[in-house]
Amino acid sequence: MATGQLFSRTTQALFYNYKQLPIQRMLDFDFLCGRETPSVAGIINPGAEGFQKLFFGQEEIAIPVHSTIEAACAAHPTADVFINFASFRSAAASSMSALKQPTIRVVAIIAEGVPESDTKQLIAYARSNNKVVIGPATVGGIQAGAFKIGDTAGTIDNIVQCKLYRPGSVGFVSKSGGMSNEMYNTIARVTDGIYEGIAIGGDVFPGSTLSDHILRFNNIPQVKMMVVLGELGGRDEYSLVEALKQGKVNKPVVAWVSGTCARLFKSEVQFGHAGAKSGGEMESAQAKNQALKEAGAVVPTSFEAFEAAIKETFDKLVEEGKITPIKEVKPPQIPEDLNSAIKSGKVRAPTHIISTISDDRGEEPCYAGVPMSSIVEQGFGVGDVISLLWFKRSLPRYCTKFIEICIMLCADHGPCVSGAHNTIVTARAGKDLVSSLVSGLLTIGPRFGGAIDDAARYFKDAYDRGLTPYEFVESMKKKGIRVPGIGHRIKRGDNRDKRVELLQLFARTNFPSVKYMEYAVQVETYTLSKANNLVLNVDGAIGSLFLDLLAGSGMFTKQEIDEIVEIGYLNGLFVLARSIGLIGHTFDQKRLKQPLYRHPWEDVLYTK
Ligand code: Q5B
Repeated sequence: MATGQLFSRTTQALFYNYKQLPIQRMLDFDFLCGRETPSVAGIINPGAEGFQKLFFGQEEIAIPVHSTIEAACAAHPTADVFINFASFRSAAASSMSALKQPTIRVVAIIAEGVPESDTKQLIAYARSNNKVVIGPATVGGIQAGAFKIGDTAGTIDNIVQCKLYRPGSVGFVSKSGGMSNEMYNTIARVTDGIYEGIAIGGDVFPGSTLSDHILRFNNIPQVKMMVVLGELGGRDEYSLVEALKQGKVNKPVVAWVSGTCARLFKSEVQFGHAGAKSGGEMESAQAKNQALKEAGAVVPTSFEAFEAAIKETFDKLVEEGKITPIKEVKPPQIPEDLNSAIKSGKVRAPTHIISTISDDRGEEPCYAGVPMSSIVEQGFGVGDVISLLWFKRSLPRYCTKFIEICIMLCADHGPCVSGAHNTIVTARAGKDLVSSLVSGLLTIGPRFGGAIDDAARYFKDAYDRGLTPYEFVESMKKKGIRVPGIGHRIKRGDNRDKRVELLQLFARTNFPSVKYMEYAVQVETYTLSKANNLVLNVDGAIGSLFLDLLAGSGMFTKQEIDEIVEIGYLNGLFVLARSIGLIGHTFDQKRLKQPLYRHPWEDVLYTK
């Protein structure tokens, strides 16, 4: 790199703190400039490692993420710029760590509000180690057509308008980052554009000064003239005055110090930047403008005349043959992000998921159109929530109460049933809650707990076809199918299942009709005549009663009822309910610190 050059088309940076937008803007700028390598070599995200996917033109690239500055520098020894997006609290410490890395040459500190004592230490360390600090409180800087720091120069549209995708002949330095964007535009209008632009930041103690950069620009052959935008407050501009007076700058400098309006205020005024306050006379914009003028800079009479002064200086250099007009190139088009293109209505894209039961996009989530706050304010219970999310409607209270009773009654049936047994064995094998729960849930099926849907299907079909219980049971026997919802391992004709009795009592008291349940009871009467264990079980009771709920509530069409039975919603009640018990069994085993389960040999018939 030539003396004075901070960056080139191959400069690579390490980016501290993952910030997707500024990194993507840097990569978009790279693409615009036709760089071959991305300007961000790695990201440092304290505590995290891996890769971040970003776009380099149309291609997606994976940029390595490192958890420490040391690791990033070791992995990317040629990345010599450190772009620090840390907060003002941690910017100083991370910047100092970066400066201490032998591979890092330039550190840009974006944060505002870094303690001045910390900045002074950074400056001292950087100067004695021949390193450059840009900032704090800066947007950064740019070498046109080569390298850009973070958000410098704003959007891609602005960068294209300001022709920053290719180098011009003007070196620009300012205190303000916001104003530098403005000036890139002005300079692009009246000259062949920026070669390099730096915003040193608005703090009282900037890491590098206006004159540091002007002296640097003076050594860069491609820079033919310099533009400086200072501001009131501080004495930074006077070091430039000194450099001009001492003849250290031999290229034209057009300068303006903003803040001349400060005199209109009666008392001292603090402008946007920490360093921009009207102090003594020497720090006023007027005094600094005067001093710069006397030292040989081109200083206009007002900010409005700044553009004309820049133009005049540039035109003179062209006339003198010191600047040859640049051949314009058309930058490539940056592919637009899908999200922004959709937002602006330029493209449409098919969705991959369709959902009708809930929506979390608004101010508050809605279940089937009912906002959360209404659910709470109206005192809805879990039955109402199930009614909204499963059936997409608000069912009458007796229906949702029935659902809640099903959930409560089926929540558990002791440790000996299939599901609880599996859960207990799994928990005792040291597995976590979800694994223990799921191993129990996986036993739910046609024999255990998952006979509700089939019970509803077969009872409905038999009842709707007008089969007598005898015809129904015998036809099932002929087909070799056990009647779903009938039979139990421990319940008997003389030891009825209390749950079934409670459900029947509730339905008889609250449902307008219980025709399907009565049919199931008749089926039970017949099966009990065959064997004492062939009772109507809890699955059969829920299956038949849910048919009554669907038909009797008047809230479902015949087609909807058929669909619910066909799809098989009702096992969901058992799955949901029994999850409560299975979770309880998991906690119980863990609380009791039960050891690994091993089934006893005595309980196994070993045979050939
Ligand atoms: N036989 C439940 O059988 C069980 C018959 C039948 C005609 C029937 C059985 C069955 C249908 C599925 C069902 C839900 C496997 C049950 C639940 C949740 C639970 C569990 C808990 C909880 C029990 C003896 C004789 C044989 C069979 C005949 C049996 N069932 N005939 N239709 N449905 N039911 N499941 O006692 O002539 O000797 O060959 O599959 O509704 O899971 O608490 O434990 O909350 O956790 O093992 O309540 O009924 O009887 O197999 O020895 O059969 O009866 O054909 O006749 P068992 P088996 P035969 S509620």
